[in-house]
Amino acid sequence: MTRDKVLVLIPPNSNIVISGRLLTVTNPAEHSDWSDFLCLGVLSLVSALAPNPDLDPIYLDGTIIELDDVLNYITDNAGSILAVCIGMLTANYEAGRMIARHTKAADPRIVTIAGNDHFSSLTGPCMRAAPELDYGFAGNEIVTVFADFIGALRHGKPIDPAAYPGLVHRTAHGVQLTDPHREPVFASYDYSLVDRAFPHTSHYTEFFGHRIAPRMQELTGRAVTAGVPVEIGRGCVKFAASDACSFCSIQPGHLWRNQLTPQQAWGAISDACANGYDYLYLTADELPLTFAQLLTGMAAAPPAWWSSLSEHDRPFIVGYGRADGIADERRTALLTSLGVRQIMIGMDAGAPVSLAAMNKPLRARRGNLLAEAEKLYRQNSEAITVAHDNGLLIRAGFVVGHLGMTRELLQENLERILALITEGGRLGVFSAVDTEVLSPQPGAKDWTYLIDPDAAWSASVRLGLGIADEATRKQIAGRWAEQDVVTPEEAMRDYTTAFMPELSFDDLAQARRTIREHAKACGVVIGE
Ligand code: B12
Ligand code: SF4
Repeated sequence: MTRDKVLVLIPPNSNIVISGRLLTVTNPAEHSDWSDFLCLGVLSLVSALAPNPDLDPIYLDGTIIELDDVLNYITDNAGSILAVCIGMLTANYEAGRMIARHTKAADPRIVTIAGNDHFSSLTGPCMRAAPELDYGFAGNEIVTVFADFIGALRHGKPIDPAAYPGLVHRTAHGVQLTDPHREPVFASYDYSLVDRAFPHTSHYTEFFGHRIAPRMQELTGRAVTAGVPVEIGRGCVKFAASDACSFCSIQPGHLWRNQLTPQQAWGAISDACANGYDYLYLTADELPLTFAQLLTGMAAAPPAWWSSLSEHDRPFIVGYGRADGIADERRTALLTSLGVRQIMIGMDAGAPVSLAAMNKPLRARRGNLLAEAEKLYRQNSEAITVAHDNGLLIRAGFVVGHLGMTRELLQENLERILALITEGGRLGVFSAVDTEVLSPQPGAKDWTYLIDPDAAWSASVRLGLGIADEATRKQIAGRWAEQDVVTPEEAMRDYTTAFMPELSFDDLAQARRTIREHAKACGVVIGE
């Protein structure tokens, strides 16, 4: 039998399919965006394989298709499967490993390949701990290489790892990563692949219709029917100087920014609309400060079909932005002129010291970190006013906890966060509030603090904030340093013990509850 099937899948979150896993404190089904959208990372990869007539690429979203159906499909088709390729996030990594083990048990000749953010940040620990994974790809600029690699496997060609930038493999000397290369942002999606082997779209549309559509109708009077992530660029202004916010686990890879041209970006939007989507979720990590040039170029040359539509009939676009970008009237007006109607802003903290501890201020403007953090706090509030004046909704995110947080700081944060929510609620600007206890995820600075007691100590000295004693920090670091499976709630608890000695995890969880209850009382929906 010919082995031509290539499964590319995103596993379900591990806490849904493995009992007793304290994966996140929030149940994924309560996440207001859960399973409402197709997975663009998986669609990129299957679309890149599709032009190869010798392959049968299969799109599979484990948040939609039952795990047993996925496993049975692998067992039943083992003889014709060439590779099972798994997109691993921290929340689904253990479930991903389970699928890889099942694959190898069904037929050890099937090649298993890992990728995505969790794997990219922990290539060494994952490859050492998981013999069921044959290869991996780290980073984002790997789509064409991945397609070449699978093509070589299909034809039984010998694999020369050096020929595949971003490839991760094992050697006698340990885990090796081939240097990554530059690759344009992928934009040739074949949306028909989403339903070719398993029905996904009807489920996405159903969930979208229950969760997002009614809310948008209520807040804006707009009827939206189906949503999709759209990638016009990736990156954040903070990655330029390797200066990410402490909790940010987004993996930019080796390019701090990668983007389409304005014409290509309009092409991606046109394709999504032509495929029936009217709610476009721009995946770019930060739009107003990072992609101003691209957005200006787009505004200068809109396509005729878009210009001919009334504002009400244009696609409803949502994206991410920093508060200091949105507080700038001109940048916000640019976004709304392009049809952006909702912006997700990580407001994150209430107290300036906390914003500084989270490393939120931009480095270039940071003569005095505290003064900049104070300014950023004011900009959180200004962003609410500017968004309101420009008809832009805000989905606001808050993080509870940071390195060196004291009881007094927690209280100050709570008071100021509640004040921001009261203001956003009063103006009807907040479409939702997402709030979570700080989760140190692999790839983030907070993860480095967890596994490197000296780095944490230097940061605490720089900030003038206290953390736990060296013995406690070392003991906790020893627990996580070589871990491939990261159970978020356990990591959150250890982070609290190591870096917020005055507080318990329950204090933080209680603060999170208070924020959520306050948001509800202000008539604001709770997201994650
Ligand atoms: C859109 C989005 C969502 C959407 C859509 C999710 C979906 N199914 O696609 C929604 C809102 C539903 C969502 C949900 C969640 N998300 Co989300 N999401 C994003 C976001 C903003 C963009 C992702 C995207 O589509 N990018 C564009 C595509 C083309 O790129 P990509 O997915 O990164 O894929 C590329 C590479 O990673 C790689 N790759 C991906 N998969 C694979 C697989 C293989 C085999 C290989 C070789 C390569 C590979 O190749 C792709 C092409 O370049 C990112 C942040 C960001 N900007 O990256 C967070 C992000 C990925 N999400 C994150 C999280 C935590 C979640 C949730 C777990 C949240 C929760 N509370 O449960 C769930 C998990 C849902 C799931 N199982 O898929 C984290 C992951 C952190 C981590 N280290 O694990 C991120 C990085 C944000 C963050 N830092 O907090 N998310
Ligand atoms: S959290 Fe947002 S602003 Fe901070 S580094 Fe990540 S993407 Fe950029």
